[in-house]
Amino acid sequence: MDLSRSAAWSALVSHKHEIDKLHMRELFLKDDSRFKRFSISWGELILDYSKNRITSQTIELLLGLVRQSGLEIMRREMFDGEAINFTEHRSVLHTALRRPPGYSLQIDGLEISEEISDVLRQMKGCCKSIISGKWKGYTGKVMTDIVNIGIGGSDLGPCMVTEALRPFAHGGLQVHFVSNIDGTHISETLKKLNPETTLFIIASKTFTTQETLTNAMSAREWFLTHASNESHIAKHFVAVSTNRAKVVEFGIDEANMFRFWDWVGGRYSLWSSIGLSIALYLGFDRFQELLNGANAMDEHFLNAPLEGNIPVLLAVLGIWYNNFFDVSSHAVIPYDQYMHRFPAYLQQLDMESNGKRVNRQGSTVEYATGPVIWGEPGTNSQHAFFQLLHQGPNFIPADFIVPLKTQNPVGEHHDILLANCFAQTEALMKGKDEHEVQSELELAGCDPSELTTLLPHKVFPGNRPTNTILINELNPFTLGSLIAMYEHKVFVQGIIWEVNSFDQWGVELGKQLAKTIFPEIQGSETVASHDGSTNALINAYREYRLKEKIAASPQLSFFDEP
Ligand code: G6Q
Repeated sequence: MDLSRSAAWSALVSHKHEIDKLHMRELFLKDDSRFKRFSISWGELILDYSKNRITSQTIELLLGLVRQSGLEIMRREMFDGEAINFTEHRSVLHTALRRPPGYSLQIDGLEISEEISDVLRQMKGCCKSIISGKWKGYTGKVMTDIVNIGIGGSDLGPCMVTEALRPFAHGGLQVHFVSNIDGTHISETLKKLNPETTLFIIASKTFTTQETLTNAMSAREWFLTHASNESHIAKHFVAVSTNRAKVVEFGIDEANMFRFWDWVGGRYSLWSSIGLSIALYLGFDRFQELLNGANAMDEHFLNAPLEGNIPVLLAVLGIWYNNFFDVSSHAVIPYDQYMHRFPAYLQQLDMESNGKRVNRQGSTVEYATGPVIWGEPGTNSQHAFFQLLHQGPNFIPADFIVPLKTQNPVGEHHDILLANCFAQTEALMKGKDEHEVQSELELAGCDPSELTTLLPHKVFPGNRPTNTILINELNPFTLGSLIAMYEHKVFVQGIIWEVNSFDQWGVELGKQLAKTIFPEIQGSETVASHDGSTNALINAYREYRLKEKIAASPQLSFFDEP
């Protein structure tokens, strides 16, 4: 039976009519214990979900969706290595990457806890050698810069984590990320670097991704124009991949390859050797703390009862708005400048995992499967898009993520930052009604006709939901927990929506078509094999290329083939 026809779903549809009549402002006024009832304190993290359009009954009904979904079974299957990614016939075991060693789990005949420990040892050795300066470049100098070349899951996680944890870096290495095929990305990065002291990490699970391999080849050419001798590549290029043959074919020494496994999905891979750039930048021990933080959240997710389970609650609150209020976006606002890449990271985690239109049985679903995730750090975002959050026609739920401790205690900055954060969630919840606006304008001496004009523009409806996630300090452990919290939120939602959260076929079609268009752009024929729009766009670019060629070599005429 389709989820949207289930009894639990229908109960929520009816309940929504009751909730429509309530304003959170009233709910807070009537109930002193609302924060206590709708918040969870876990380790160094507090989740305050009291500013949501919920009552205790809402949570009970939402948990009904979880109970009917078979979450407990699917969760166990994921942790135990069942091939729950059934469209790719793969287990989903990013949780094993952060589990303390000593357990036993066999996948494809391999004891994976041993496999994981081996790779962690190799990463640790590499960190030690590079950070201590034992690893020397081709002119005998120590490494000063690391460049991670990867894209999607092989970029977003490490890039976000190294930015977020910059205060925890040991300081001996700078880290850079090149992902975009746009030549600007690698060119601008290489401009800053010295080939004698730069180590490239080519991070690609498949080692076939066009962008990564093209960027890697350009990095290799740049390096060789300086180093001249191919034998020097071994000192400056390492690979992180599941594809040994392709790594060797590229010319990277097998000893410099860090493996991982096809049971680690790209967007869940920062915990694997894809995290090498993190470990090098922060030091291996810090990387281990990141893993420990994630493992602590795994334990919570596995063991906490549903009503006290942070990822479960975040998941059902998301579903409440997405499916029952037809809200199609969700904002993530970190009040921490170091977390500026966090929304971008979450976009992939959430939208690539659950942006699916068929359920596990292959039937088209009759409900939304996930919002658009977006956001920017506060307070910048307050001066950009918060207008729409406060007074746009529909509401957009938001997560506010706030470290209590600043890494940069400058004057009153942090107090002002947090005052702004708390003021925003209060304003979104309470709003300002006509009566309040009127009194305010009268007090300011506004004349009656001006007051009538201004009044509707100054009303804030309020009743706009937010979650606030307070953490004592943004450090490797708490960041690990935070990321794992969102991973599990997305997992729970995928289970309720009955989609496979672990494949990403939607990324394929564009890639295939680009492979067709690429030779057409470089070919000598006017392109006519696509639709009118695509033909015209390709030909406009072809003409531009031809004009550039003519300008560069005037003996060619416009009618010569390029
Ligand atoms: C993530 C996706 C995707 C992937 C990139 C890079 O879950 O699978 O973002 O990570 O396409 O793939 P490679 O690591 O194979 O280069």
